[in-house]
Amino acid sequence: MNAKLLAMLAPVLMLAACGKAAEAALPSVTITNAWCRAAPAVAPAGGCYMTLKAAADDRLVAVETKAADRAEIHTMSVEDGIMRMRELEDGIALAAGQAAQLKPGGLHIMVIKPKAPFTVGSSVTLTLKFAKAPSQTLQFPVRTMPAAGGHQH
Ligand SMILES: [Cu+2]
Repeated sequence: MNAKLLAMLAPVLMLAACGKAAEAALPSVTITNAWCRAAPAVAPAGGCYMTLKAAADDRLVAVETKAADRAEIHTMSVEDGIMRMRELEDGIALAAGQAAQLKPGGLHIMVIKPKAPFTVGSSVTLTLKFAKAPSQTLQFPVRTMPAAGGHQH
């Protein structure tokens, strides 16, 4: 290909690239590593975890489920040496391209009064609602606490 032809093609190629960007689909959120922590049948609530990655700035605003009374978005932190949980009324902000990790000891979904116990091998269906991205319903498999990275007692 000669230089003159390249020069003629360049604007065409640039246009093609712009067209592609403008066609970008609805904002989307990728969910990986979804799981709920196994709990005894009598547990009044269970914790569910996942990694969220939004393509564009977004927010997890609510979680709904038919598997329990309700689901709340919680954070956990140590205050005065005591682990405290609190509901995040505004949900969790998701910065574009940055993974938000929900995990034991930190951010989590609190499933309150589950209708069935969180037993290993079962799963919990949760619907995640976002400020911009379409909501997503997915199954969270119930597992025991992962041993990796844990500490010995
Ligand atoms: Cu909680």
